[in-house]
Amino acid sequence: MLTLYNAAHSTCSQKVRICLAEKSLAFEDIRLDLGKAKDHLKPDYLKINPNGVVPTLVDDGNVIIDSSVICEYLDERYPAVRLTPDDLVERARMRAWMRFLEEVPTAAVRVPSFNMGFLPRFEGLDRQKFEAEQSDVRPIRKQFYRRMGTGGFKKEDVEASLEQLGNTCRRMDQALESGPWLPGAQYSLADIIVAPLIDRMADLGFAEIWDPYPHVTDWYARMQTRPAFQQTFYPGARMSEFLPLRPAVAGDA
Ligand SMILES: N[C@@H](CCC(=O)N[C@@H](CS)C(=O)NCC(=O)O)C(=O)O
Repeated sequence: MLTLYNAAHSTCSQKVRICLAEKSLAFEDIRLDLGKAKDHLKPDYLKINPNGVVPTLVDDGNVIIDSSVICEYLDERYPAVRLTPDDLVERARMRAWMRFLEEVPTAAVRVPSFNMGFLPRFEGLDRQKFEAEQSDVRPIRKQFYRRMGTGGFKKEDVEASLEQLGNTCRRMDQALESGPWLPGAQYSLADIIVAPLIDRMADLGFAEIWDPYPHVTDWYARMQTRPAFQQTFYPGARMSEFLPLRPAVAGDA
């Protein structure tokens, strides 16, 4: 019996949902409210995920946290549909992609996402209230929230994030030239893990970032036709569907 604690729009949750769908694994879908209710910061949830983030997988009583780790776990535990290349070198490439995706674009995509969609939740709070009720209650995101504050990330932060996302697309394009998938011949966890990040950028209106990279455009089109992708992005799973989006930098048209 699989249970997934997740949020509809969360890119990290979407990574795991694609993986589950590719493997046709049924799961109990527990959707947490990361906004007003802050379900992910409640004591019972922190007992299973001390980082206070989604997703968390529970498999037969075993708790597995961290989206990339969950994806690898699922691939080893339920190997009928393999999402890890058979070839040793491709497998190494897949893992290198996974580390890069975690370190660079997964973090980068948060900056425009917060400025464009989530910031209104915090506007109007004074600094003390913001720190006590919003930033400092988050086990691994205190500094991220403090840096954002109630006024949003600065222009330089947004520009740095967009540059990192552009670099990611350039690297993807180079890899996909010999593809058809990121590590090579076999569709893999690396493709799954980057897909929600690319989809988020498209949802926020930044699809022109990969205009110069035709292999990325082609890869994204192929990803979107996969039933697992369509199952993951059900109605309400994209930010623009439930939040009015603003410019990435306050004051920009
Ligand atoms: N490394 C973690 C990061 C998970 C993460 O950051 N999740 C976000 C949603 S995509 C979250 O729960 N944010 C909660 C918050 O901002 O307080 C993973 O990959 O599972």
